[in-house]
Amino acid sequence: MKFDELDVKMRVYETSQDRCVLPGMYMVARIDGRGFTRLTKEVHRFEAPFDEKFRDLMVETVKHLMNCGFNVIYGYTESDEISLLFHPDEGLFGRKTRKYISILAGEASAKFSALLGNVGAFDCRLSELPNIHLVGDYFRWRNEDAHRNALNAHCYWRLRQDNFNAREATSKIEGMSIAAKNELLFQYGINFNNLPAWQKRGIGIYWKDVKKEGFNPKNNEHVLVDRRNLHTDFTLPMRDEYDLFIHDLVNKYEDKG
Ligand SMILES: Nc1nc2c(ncn2[C@@H]2O[C@H](COP(=O)(O)OP(=O)(O)O)[C@@H](O)[C@H]2O)c(=O)[nH]1
Ligand SMILES: [Mg+2]
Repeated sequence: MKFDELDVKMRVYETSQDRCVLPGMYMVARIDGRGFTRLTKEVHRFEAPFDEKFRDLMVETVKHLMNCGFNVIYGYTESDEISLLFHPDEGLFGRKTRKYISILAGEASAKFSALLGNVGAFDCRLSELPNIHLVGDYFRWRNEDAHRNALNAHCYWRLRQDNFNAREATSKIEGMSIAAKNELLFQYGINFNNLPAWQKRGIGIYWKDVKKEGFNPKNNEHVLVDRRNLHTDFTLPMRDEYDLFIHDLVNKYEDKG
């Protein structure tokens, strides 16, 4: 069989499941660390519940993903996960889901591993959201997940420091109300409200327009040129305000086309 014939014959086996995201659908990818409980507690012993070095590795990984060829308008990270919102008109690879999922998992794993100096792998999934309200709900969901995780994690690690073993700490927290968890922390001298916002809300990364000085060699003049920089927001708004923030961000890109 000639190569061309073999190529056509075999190609169908790897492309028969291919599908694309319909135009008009908003795309959000979520990239999550694989086995990061072990990586953060046994292999590397990052500070628990929150480690700024780990946080910075995640932020750098988000920035890399926002600069690796796709048109990502918003990046968000909490714990070991990253969410990316694509420009409504994103059209790379004909919006083929296989490409987005595999490339983003690969790029995240490569960047994070290079920064860490050890293997850290990520998986990826893609949400296809039919309207802007669901985009708001998606990010609010992850925002509130961060809040809930932060409360649980602070309670858990306080108890561990107080000589509770893993099983005892977990069962003590299970079934406790939010008020009771706050009270537990308060008894250890911690006011949950005063903990850093990034731990409770996650971190947002988005583009900001800036003016940069450039040099025009034709007429030997210094000129101001429009550039865009990635801005890292450690104090995101919450609940309805966060919804508004996401809606405004999407509308800004929708207006610009
Ligand atoms: N020590 C430490 N662990 C973290 C930090 N951020 C996230 N993690 C851990 O990352 C894990 C993320 O949860 P999950 O994705 O469900 O676990 P996985 O399936 O093992 O990756 C949890 O065990 C978190 O405690 C951090 O700043 N410090
Ligand atoms: Mg994980």
